[in-house]
Amino acid sequence: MSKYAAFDNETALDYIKSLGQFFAEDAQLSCYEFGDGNLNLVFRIEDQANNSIILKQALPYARCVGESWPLTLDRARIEALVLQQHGSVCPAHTASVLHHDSNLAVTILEDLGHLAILRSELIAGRTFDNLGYDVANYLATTSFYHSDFYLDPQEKKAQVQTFTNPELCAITEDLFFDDPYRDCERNNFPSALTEQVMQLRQNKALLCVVARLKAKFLSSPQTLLHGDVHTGSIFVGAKQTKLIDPEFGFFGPIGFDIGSFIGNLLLNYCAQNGRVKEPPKRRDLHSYLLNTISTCLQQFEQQWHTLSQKHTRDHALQAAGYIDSFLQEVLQDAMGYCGAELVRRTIGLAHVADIADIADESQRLLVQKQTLQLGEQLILNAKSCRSTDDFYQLIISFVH
Ligand code: SR1
Ligand code: MG
Repeated sequence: MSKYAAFDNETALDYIKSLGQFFAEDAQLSCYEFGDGNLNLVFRIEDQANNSIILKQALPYARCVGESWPLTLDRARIEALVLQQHGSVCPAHTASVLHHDSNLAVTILEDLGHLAILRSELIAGRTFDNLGYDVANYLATTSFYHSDFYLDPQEKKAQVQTFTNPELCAITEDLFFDDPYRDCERNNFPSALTEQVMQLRQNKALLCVVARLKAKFLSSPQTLLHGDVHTGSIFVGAKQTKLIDPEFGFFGPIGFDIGSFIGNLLLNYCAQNGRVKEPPKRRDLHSYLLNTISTCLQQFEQQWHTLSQKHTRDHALQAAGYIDSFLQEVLQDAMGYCGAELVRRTIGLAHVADIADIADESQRLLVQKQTLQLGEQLILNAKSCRSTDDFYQLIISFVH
């Protein structure tokens, strides 16, 4: 049994060679580490003919904070398994796992280096026509096939156990639902935002909805979530969209992933106000982001309708009209989680480069005020929406 040790470039190469299955025996291999996420090591290993693979290894602590924040290595097992499960129902939009070793917390993945990380592309003002449609298909397909509509109840309960992910869930429980709404040293916001933050924390109606969203996150094992669908977890190209990094995966409320995704598009929308000076260019980016959100909401709902009509195996859940009320609640949850994502990325620990990298401090502050207010309004008004069009109108009413 292999014993855990964190790799460097040399030991990562030795490990790949010892597997003997990815490159020719006499290949000239090179290796470098380029992980820039919050948690893990990521190496690219390449031969002289440009064949390459990615080796991802979990560290026993959160990389962005250091050894003072220990973190389970089991997240590597969860991540590899979620990719495999999601890949089995939606291979077009899921990164492929080529090999996994739980003891070493190592996963070998296909190299998606021909694509780019969505967050950097959106920051640079580049757009992708299929994005909303592709992400909706990924989220609808993976959530339907891991829900009670499709899975046998015994199998579902076994999977809920397999994907129990308490440490990573605790991070979300703290950072997403608790910290922004209390005084906590992990929070991070400029002092000029203090008054707005204090008002948010005193808004009882808002705190009550946040409590409902957290309660649902804690105890609604509706489907196998990706668990961290921000724009840094998506590779894009002109013709391809691939999801990576589901180490926060667990069985939770279906609305969480789609809400996180739309929240990240809205963070970019607001950031463009502080980034792009030319009004026509800014308008184009804004209308692209809103169209992508609209497509995503509609396609997600339509795909769920199609899949549930054709493939629901549970008898009672086939009752006429049930799917409509079920999906309405999923979308209400999604809008609430979307608002909570905007709030926590503005005043909590983990920010987004879309906003954090705006050089002009006063422009950055204006954007932060907007994301905080938009997040608050989406949380407060999510429950009043009854259709995807209502959700779209709600977003538009607060961004214009
Ligand atoms: C300490 S981890 C901070 C954030 O990074 C991850 O990608 C998750 O979004 C988490 O909340
Ligand atoms: Mg990640």
